[in-house]
Amino acid sequence: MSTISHDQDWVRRPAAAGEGTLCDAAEYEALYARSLEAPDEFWAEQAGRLDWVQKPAKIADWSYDPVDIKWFEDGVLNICHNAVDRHVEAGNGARTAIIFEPDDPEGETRHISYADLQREVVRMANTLKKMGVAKGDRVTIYMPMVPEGAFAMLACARIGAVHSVIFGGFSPEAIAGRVEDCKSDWIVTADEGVRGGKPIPLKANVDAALEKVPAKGVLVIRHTGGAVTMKDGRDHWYHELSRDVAADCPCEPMKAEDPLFILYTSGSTGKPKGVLHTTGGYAVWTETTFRYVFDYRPGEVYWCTADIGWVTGHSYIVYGPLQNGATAVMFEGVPNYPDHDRFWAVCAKHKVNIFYTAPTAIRALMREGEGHVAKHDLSALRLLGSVGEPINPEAWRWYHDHVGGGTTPIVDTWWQTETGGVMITTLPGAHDMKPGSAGKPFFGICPQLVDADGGVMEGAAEGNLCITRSWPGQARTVYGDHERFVQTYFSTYPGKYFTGDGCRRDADGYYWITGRVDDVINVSGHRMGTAEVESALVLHPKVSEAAVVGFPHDIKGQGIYCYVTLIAGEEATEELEAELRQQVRREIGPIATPDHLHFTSALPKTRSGKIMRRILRKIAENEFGALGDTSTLADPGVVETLIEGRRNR
Ligand code: 6R9
Repeated sequence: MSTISHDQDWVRRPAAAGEGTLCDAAEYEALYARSLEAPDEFWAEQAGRLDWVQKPAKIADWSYDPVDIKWFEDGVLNICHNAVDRHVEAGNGARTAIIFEPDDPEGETRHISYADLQREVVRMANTLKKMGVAKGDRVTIYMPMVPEGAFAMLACARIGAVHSVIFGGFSPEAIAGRVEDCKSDWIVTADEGVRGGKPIPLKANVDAALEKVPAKGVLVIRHTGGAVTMKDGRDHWYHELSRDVAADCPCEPMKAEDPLFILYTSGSTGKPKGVLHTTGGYAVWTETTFRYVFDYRPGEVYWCTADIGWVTGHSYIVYGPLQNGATAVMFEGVPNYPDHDRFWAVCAKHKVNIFYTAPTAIRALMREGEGHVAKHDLSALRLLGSVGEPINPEAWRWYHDHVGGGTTPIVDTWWQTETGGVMITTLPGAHDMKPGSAGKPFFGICPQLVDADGGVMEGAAEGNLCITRSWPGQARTVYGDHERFVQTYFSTYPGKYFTGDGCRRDADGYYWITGRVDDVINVSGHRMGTAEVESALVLHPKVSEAAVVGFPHDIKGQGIYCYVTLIAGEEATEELEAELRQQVRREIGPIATPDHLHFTSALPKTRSGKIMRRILRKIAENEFGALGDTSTLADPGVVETLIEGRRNR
């Protein structure tokens, strides 16, 4: 992160942003105050926009010590009903729910109305039941970015099954680990995906995963028509199994605290954690945040470019927009195929009003020049959003000036898989913006900055970001390992939720996220534990030890820098380098491919044997002058060798 202070770089909210808005500055202040002073009343009111089978009487009921989080506990509802059926019942069945834009610009665009969506979700739900899926079962969804992915999620929610979506870029190893961890007997996948014109062998990856772990049934959606092998008794084609299912399927009444989904995310240690979200709180949180943050107005077209395999896709492609009756674009492709103007071509084609993407995409497109943007009519754009990592002020300006025509407000939304939805952001009708700052806390959110010893920092300060009170969308546990949940998030600063992010609050009360303070790196907006990459590397028989750190990368935000020591007698060769890259891709997936492999005879360690990552980080960043105290190193000579190695790269 740059050390230049941008505190006073205001971008004033255009007057038009306040017109017809849900929430202006005074309303934000009043609502925020009420959300803290009378949380039960406030959240009962927000929850009142949803359909409940039984309205909740109990609202907030949580404790961070011991950790036990419940919201709307005696309420009963179904989130699929709220996302789909109630819009049809209200006479809005003809409204478009999803616009599907395929990878191939010449391919067929699909407009799926809420009535179509209901039909499709019912068909998928009944097919899942027919395969054997029951309420409470975990269903793994490994799908390309096609509407059937959303149908599968909603179908699970409809019948009370718990979905676990795995990003389509993950490897068979990663699938197997996740299937095993949540004991998922059922998998929904497609023959293949396509991104940027290239096929992705989804079914073949599932087959490879299922050589390691068992599954009772695999439902396969035909997408590209590519050849796949089907295992008798286990694998079913969706178009065949769904042929004679009933045309109706009631929504299962779910208790508010019944699990809705598991989503695996990287932490600083060990294997990925299955973050668990439950039904009622998540429904209310995604409905409310979508409504206020994007200030959605009926009839508008909204596009979030995330993948449904990440939490952003869950909350802001599927549950948030659909619960609001919005029209959401779902895009199968990538920003640079067939050319660098694809995002803008799609915005123009579908007259997108609200566009939500990640800084890594903005930086990559910025590099290609604004000519690609200028070619397209983006006059429908009313609001832009950013998510996934800190956006550098330069990219913010480019996004604002060239994509937003210099007037469109930007919401820079800070949140996490564990928070379920947006936590810190400006609201388009309420706040002026500062490029690079996420802004102000959303309703009900109490951020707190603490120093390394847990001391609370007031006013303008920089420290570790904690949240002191629970909010409805908060994750409830780590699937199957509540102790790990407690340890990871509530033990560093007892009584508080620790986000793992560093943060600065300026004199105006605006929050500036400075990035992860733990051993998690953020590569193109994807969270990755350095420990995961290290584990993949040391699996190789020639590798003795590995230490992985992030380093600043122009496009990806952070790149992956791996220090590797070899077993005595082994030599660092180009072949070995290629094998190690391949190994990481196989174990985790292409997104984890190392940018640098730095072979070294030793790693800097303390006398107690701890690798000094701080030093490795500095060397990877080419910051040799600022290594700090190296006196505790067992062998300070190692540092010189590493610097030499870095210089020669
Ligand atoms: C939604 C999502 C969470 C981590 C988070 C932080 C980083 C996300 C950000 C941001 C600065 C923003 N992050 N949004 N940093 N400004 N607007 O990305 O969830 O994949 O769990 O990642 O991403 O470091 O802790 P997830």
